[in-house]
Amino acid sequence: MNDPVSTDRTADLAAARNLMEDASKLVLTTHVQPDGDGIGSEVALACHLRAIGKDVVILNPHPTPPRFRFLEPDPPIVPFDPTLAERALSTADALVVLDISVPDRLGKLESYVMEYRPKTLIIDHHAEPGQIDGLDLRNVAAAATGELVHELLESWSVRWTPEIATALYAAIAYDTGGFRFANTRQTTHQIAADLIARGADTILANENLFESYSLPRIKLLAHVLDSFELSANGRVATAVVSLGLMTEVGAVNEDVEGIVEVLRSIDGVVVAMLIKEVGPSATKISFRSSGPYDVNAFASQFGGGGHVNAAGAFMRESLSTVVERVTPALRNEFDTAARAPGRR
Ligand SMILES: [Mn+2]
Repeated sequence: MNDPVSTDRTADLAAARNLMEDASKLVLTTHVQPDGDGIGSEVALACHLRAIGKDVVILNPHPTPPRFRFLEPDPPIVPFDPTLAERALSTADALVVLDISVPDRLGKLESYVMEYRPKTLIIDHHAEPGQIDGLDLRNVAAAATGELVHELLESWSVRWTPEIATALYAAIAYDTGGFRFANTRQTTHQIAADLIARGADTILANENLFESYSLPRIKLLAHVLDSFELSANGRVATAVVSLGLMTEVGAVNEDVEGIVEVLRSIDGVVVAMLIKEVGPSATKISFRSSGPYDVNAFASQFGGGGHVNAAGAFMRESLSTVVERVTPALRNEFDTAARAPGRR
């Protein structure tokens, strides 16, 4: 909001508005395993586009997780289905891709997008430009895609509604962990204040995003808190979640989200790792760290990546193989690192 707006940016925003205004049928989408930022951003944009008479389908690679269902617009978000994807993308005048830039993050939608190649607008804050063809409204300084949709709507003399404001507030609150993560900047708070002035229901958003958990998730958390291991003099915390445990407590993938952050929050822990079995030879690892401890670099040794303090890796190996390979490596890496943090 208070960032200096370059003439290039003004031109890009105008081009983005023109692309959407010229279309009568639009498809909006976000990444696989859609999150609060992707969903909040597409819902806000869809509300405005529908208000100005556009035919809009929000078509996502996966269904909306229960935690984000309070954002469902009317008509609701459509989860992937081959017939619906074919129909939507073969007839769309324009596609808006939110919160991603890498084609394979479109999941099952990727092949339809590649086949029909509708005019595409990308609105994203990740640093991976140019991989999906189209007009690119990117800003890597933004804490959330929701900030960029706010900027776009501001430039469009939109008729703000509480529904639009709540969706964007939720998008930004989600990606900043409730305005706590290091990506939160002054502009982030200014945008949030503006959204509150425009009727954002902050209680609805915050309760759904941060104060509401499924019973299976709580049972999963109880198990992890009962079984995690501390090493490197209490600086490294690791835990394992098997498919058997997931089934036993009735948990689904999104129930695991955030549990690694609980381990990282233990006093003295600088690096936390959660290893999750996905299949017989498919295992997912999540890393969180604080300060200078770089889990991105560590994750890259195993084909993964992310940011300095939050990273992940996916390995085509069994749970036990991954535990045997990665756990000692993590201990060695960060036992040494924790003794000399300035040198990383
Ligand atoms: Mn995001």
